[in-house]
Amino acid sequence: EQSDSEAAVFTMPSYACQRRTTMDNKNPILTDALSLLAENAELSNQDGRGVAFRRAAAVLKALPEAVTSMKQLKGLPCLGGHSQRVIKDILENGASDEVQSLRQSERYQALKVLTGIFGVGAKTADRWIRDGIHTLQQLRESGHTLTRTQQAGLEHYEDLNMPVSKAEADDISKIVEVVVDSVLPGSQVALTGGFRRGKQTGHDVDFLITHPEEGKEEGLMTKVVSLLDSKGFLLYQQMTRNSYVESEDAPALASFHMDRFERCFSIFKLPKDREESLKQLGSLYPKPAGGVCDGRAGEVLHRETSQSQGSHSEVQEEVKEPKSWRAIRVDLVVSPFSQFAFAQLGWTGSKLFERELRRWAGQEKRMSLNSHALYDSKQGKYLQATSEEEIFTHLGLEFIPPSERNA
Ligand code: DGT
Ligand code: MG
Repeated sequence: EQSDSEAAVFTMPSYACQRRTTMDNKNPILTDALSLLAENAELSNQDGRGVAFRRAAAVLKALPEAVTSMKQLKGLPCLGGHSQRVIKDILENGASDEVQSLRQSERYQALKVLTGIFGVGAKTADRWIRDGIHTLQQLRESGHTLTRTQQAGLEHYEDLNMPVSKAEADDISKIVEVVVDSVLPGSQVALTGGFRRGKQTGHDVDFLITHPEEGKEEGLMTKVVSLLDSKGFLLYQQMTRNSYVESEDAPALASFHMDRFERCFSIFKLPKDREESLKQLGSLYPKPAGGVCDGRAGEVLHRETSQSQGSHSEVQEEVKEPKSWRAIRVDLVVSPFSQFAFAQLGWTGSKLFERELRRWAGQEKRMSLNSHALYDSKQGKYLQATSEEEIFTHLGLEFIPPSERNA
């Protein structure tokens, strides 16, 4: 047995963007507990506390091995008194009473259910709970007016709360690629968000779209979305300009610059049978002879269709057909080519990694970073970049690849 004095004492730099955090978390029990406290703080509009717990969890996610004693933690950053108490409880008793009772509390459970509705943020959920609404049934019966987003969220609640698999994300990638390429040949579509970091499941699928000729991307979103819609792939869509202000509920409909939509929140209607996706793409696929074909679209045809086999062998009367499609949240972002590296860095996540990058830029470098640009206050100018690597270099940071941004 390893005594406390033998256990390694950990150290690490204090910003998450200075560390490599893979999906291989050696301390899931501790980080789940701290993440739950973070989530509860965020749902209670205590963002400061939320970030503190997120940072503490991120430190433990980056450790090379499981924590066995408090003494190992004394050199670590970001572990406040509250986080340490929770860690100590778990190390000594196997669980934290505070976390257990929070998880079982009526308020937390109601917040989870209500914010599980697409378009419902912490403030709205809190208001409803104060009106005595704790369940979807109570919400439906309450007569509360729901936004269009919330109506769609409620309608597809079950599907949208079922994790999206990598295979589903890949299926959607193919559809988006074919549609985008047919609207504007030569465009580039990149999977971003959690799937780019190597996650095997996600709450949505995030895409970044650009075109190597600056300016060609203008008006692209509107065309892509209307083609997806006309081919029957969308259950819901809302296009917006991409403001950096993170509003809690659905973003307000952009009322001007109608040709400058950069972001689309959507709900995809993904056929469970891949052959069905092809049929729906219709004339877009396969490409007409002489058209631009990059070969990637060709993969769609050759994918296995195991799900479809055998499904028509028996006719069962009076048995309701199972739903042949599934609703999936998809975010589309269009970026001018000159901003693509910043958009990639900004949309890959994790959310804490992003937050820490911006904090590093501001506090350590007097720079200001967002998904469009990097501004250097000391030099009084914007710094250009054509790759994520260049942005890390501008920031004086070692490059961290997407698979190691899982803070
Ligand atoms: P998940 O839950 O499996 O989808 O995990 P992620 O990491 O894909 O999280 P998601 O989809 O909420 O967001 C992807 C990244 O995009 C996130 O890490 C930060 C960035 N992001 C999210 N919302 C905004 C926004 O409103 N503006 C900007 N600039 N970035 C955002
Ligand atoms: Mg995502």
